[in-house]
Formats: sequence, structure tokens, C-alpha cells
Amino acid sequence: MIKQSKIDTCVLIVDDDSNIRDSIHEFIGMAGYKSFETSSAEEALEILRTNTIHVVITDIRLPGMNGLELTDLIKNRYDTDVIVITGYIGDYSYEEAINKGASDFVSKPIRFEELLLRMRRVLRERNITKERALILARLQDLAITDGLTKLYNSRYFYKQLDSEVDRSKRYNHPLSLLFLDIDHFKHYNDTYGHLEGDKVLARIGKAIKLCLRKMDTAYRYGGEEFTVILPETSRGEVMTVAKRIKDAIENEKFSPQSGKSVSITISIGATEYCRDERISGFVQRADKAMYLSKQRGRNQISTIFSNEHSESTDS
Ligand code: GH3
Ligand code: MG
Ligand code: MG
Repeated sequence: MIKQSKIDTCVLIVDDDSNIRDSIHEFIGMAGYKSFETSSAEEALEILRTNTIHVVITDIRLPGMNGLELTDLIKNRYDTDVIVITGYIGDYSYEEAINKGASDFVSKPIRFEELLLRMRRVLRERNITKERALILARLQDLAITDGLTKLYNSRYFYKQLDSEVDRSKRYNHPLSLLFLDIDHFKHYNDTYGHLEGDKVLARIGKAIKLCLRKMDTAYRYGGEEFTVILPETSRGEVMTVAKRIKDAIENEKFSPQSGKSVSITISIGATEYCRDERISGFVQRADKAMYLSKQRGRNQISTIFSNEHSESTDS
């Protein structure tokens, strides 16, 4: 739960009447909140530029820019709540202030207890909103992440592949795809147990990630199958990445039993996107290339490019 202590909360008071400004400053200071004060919207913007302000309490009538214009600018530029104060009820409507993005509205003569209550409510809602956004981001992460390997899941693979294919077509940039499958993994599970198998999957997930550039993304496609999307990578370059992954996995040493050191190998299929082809054809070609590696004895990389014969690189 997000908790912002009073001392972390910073308030900015904007009013050209120094008596009102000072009284608010003193009152919310006694309630434990830190505050800045200023007499104009222009100065307020300067303070906002150089300080983190959580709530602005502003008079509507100000010399120069008025409080509603200030509210508008604040809401466009900062993650700050605004409470507006007006001297004349009916001068500006509640709707006008709220439409500019104000979180609340109080009228003069100010009742300080009321202002404090409103400010506390604004702060509470602010924390709830932030907490919700965090939870939502966590849920969104969970929905696209595989729990065991921490790689993206297959649902997200298709979503991302869709947008990478779009991008590749739009800019006419190369795009490559790898399919990877652990060799004889059933045997590993049968010999050392499922839990040891899970450890292998998690370590392989990490190893794959370490081999990639920032723009590349790796996915757990199925049980012991992985995919890697490689934007800006042509058929001439895809083999280098595939080989780097293959070597990295071969160099990982697993000890499913004490005193035992076991290596794992993978079979890889690689291909490049062929302009205007359907995504399903692109994916099937990478899968087919991977099966070719299996047929040819495993622990190797095979490529199939559109309208070309397949190639294979042995271990
Ligand atoms: P191949 O070289 O032909 O790929 O042989 P394989 O044994 O790897 O392939 P197969 O498709 O026969 O078996 C895949 C195995 O992967 C079966 C299952 O035990 C294992 N596996 C799939 N998902 C998981 C998982 O989440 N955890 C563990 N530990 N094993 C898994
Ligand atoms: Mg498999
Ligand atoms: Mg396998």
C-alpha cells in the first residue's frame, strides 16, 4: 500500500492576499504538512518547475494569469492535484473549476478545518489512484509473463509478433524469428524429476535473455519451447544470435544430483520475415526449421528462408 507521510507531502499556496496565504500556510503547517507560498500564478509555475508539489491550493482571482488558467497548465504538465478558492460564490462555477481538472473547490471566507478536510480527501484519493495504477501494472505484467521462466508468455508472443510484423512492413526493415526446443527433455525429467526440470527451464530463460539486445524479446512458447523475436535482424545476422544462444545454453552446467554435472542442448530453427506473407506462415517456417534440427540429430541450428533451400549448422 502506498503511504505518503505528511512530511513527504508538499503543498503550494497561491493567493495574492498575504494574510490568507500566511493563515493557510500556518494552519496546514500545524497539521503537519510542508508548504510553499506565492502571490502569483507565474511564480507558482516556477516553483512547480523546480519542486515536487502534490497539491496546489490556489485562489481563482490572481493578478496576471488567473487560478483556472493556472489549474489548466498544472493539469497538462504535472501530476499535481489542485484545490481552487474563490471569493465570490457564483463568480466561477464549480463545473468550470472541475472541467479544468481541479480536484476540489472551496469558497472564501475560508474555513480552515474544511480546507484541511478537503485537502486530506484529495490526498487520500490521490494515493488510492496511484495504488490502483500500480496494481493494474502488476496485473498487466502477470498476464504477459510466464511465472517459471520470467519470459513473456505465448499470448504476448502473438501480440508482439503482430506489431513487429507491422513495423517491419511499414519501414521495410528486416525481422527474424527463432524457435528453440530443449533436446530430450522428457528424459531429463524422467531421470532427475520434474522439479529439477523446472530449474533447467528457469535457468535457460535467463540464459536466453542475457544473449539478447534491448529490442529483442524472448518468450516461453510452450512446455520446453521458446521463441525469440529479433527486430532489425536480417537472414545474414540471425545465425549469429542463434549461435550465441545455443553456446550459452550448452555452457550452463546443471547439477540435478550432488556431484553430477549435466549439460543441456537445444535445437533451433531460424527464419526471416518475408514481405507481405501471413504471420502464420512466418511462424510455421521457424517451427519447421526447428524440427529440421531435430531430424538432423538435435543440438544444432537450421534456417529456412522463403523460396530457399534449408541450411543447417552442426554443433
Ligand atoms: P525432443 O528432443 O524431441 O524435443 O525430446 P523431448 O523429450 O524434449 O520432447 P517431448 O516433446 O517428448 O517432451 C517434452 C517434455 O518437456 C515433456 C515434459 O516432461 C517436459 N516439460 C514440458 N513442460 C514442462 C515444465 O513446465 N516443467 C518440466 N519440468 N518439464 C516440462
Ligand atoms: Mg517440444
Ligand atoms: Mg524437446
